[in-house]
Amino acid sequence: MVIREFVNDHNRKALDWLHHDYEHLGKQLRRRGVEVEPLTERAMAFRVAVPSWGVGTGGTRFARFAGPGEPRDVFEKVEDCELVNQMVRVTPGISLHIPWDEPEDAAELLAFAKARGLFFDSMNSNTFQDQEGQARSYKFGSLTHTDPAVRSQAVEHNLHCLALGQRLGARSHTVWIGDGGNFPGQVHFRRALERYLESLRAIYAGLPDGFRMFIEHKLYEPAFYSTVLNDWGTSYYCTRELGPKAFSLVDLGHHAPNVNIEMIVARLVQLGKLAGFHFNDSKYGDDDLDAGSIKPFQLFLVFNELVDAELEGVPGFDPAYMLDQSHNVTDPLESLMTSAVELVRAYVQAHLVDRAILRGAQEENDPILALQALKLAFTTDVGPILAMARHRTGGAIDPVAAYRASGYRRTKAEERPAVASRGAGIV
Ligand code: LRH
Ligand code: MN
Repeated sequence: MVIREFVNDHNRKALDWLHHDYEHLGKQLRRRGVEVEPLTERAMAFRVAVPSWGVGTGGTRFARFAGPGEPRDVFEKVEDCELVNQMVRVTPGISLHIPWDEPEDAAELLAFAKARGLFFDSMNSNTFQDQEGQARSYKFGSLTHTDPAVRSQAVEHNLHCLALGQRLGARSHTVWIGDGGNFPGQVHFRRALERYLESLRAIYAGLPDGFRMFIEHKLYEPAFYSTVLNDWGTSYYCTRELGPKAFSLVDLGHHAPNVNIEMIVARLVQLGKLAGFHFNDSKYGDDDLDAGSIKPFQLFLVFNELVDAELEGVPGFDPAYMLDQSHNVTDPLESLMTSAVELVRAYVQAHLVDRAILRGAQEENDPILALQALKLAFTTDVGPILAMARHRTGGAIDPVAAYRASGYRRTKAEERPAVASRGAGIV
């Protein structure tokens, strides 16, 4: 099955209205003194990595409803990532999770990805589950466990991920741990943080040349009373303690409801410690829903801070963009395509903000004018720019429609008879 033919076929029918809408938007923007072409080039250059664990159906502690044609190993996950990138053209990077994606032969996996125009982005370690035959359990923590033998087991796992990441051409390593307590008194807050830093220093010392280390804070879950790395402030303190190659990763779902995440982003940019993002959306907890599906204005405001820093040329500003979602009721590939499109939308809209007007309003303490400057950008339908960017880079004008027309899922269902998934990594 040559997806390219389906995409071309599909695009041919849509091209006329696309050109019409694109020219119309161009005229509208020109009235605002904005040229459409540079925005389309920015949309074409945007990049976000997809999570290997996001191409299979996710689940909750209550149930997992596997769909047809689930990927059964890392190679089939890479195939599905290729499909997503063929449709939206902004997702050539894949973020792997170890041991869920542990390859027998790293060189074979790297060649398999390269042959599909893909590369491996940030590696993710896993010391929040016990693996078959594991010597010591992570039930009471990993990098912060009171038993030094458990801590060094967890450090060894992270050093293994670093070595594997280097062989796979990755450039960063993400550490998220669930360590914490469920009851008051269970964990000594200060000693646990000291143990965390001691373990991170051992991992940091093993960073291959050119690697960056990302630490990911989270308010709660799986610990439900205290989490060792619970917020951005503690994360920032740790990255400062570790050194210049350590940065704080912001997972949008890891904050209490209504926390001003765009302000946390501005802080970490200003402090030179923003690693990047795990983009997703949520209504209540760490729901890992599709990016931009619940709070699209918040996503826009996050990109407004990022574009402000990008245009200002903030030194060292090089955030890594990744999706981190769990697709429980949708076709995961449709969710990943749609989420990638929503990120490009927020990014292009953020480039539509008239920063001279915004700055003037801020300096003159004119809140209405400032908000209007943001809302004008957020309420601009940049759909034609996004579709034109996909079309010009060989992608689908309407990714989900082209995907459904391709019958990819049906074909995979025939090719991949449902078996108990091996290392699919259900979050
Ligand atoms: C923790 C998290 C982390 C991953 C896991 C899959 O909630 O966001 O980034 O390791 O999800
Ligand atoms: Mn995450």
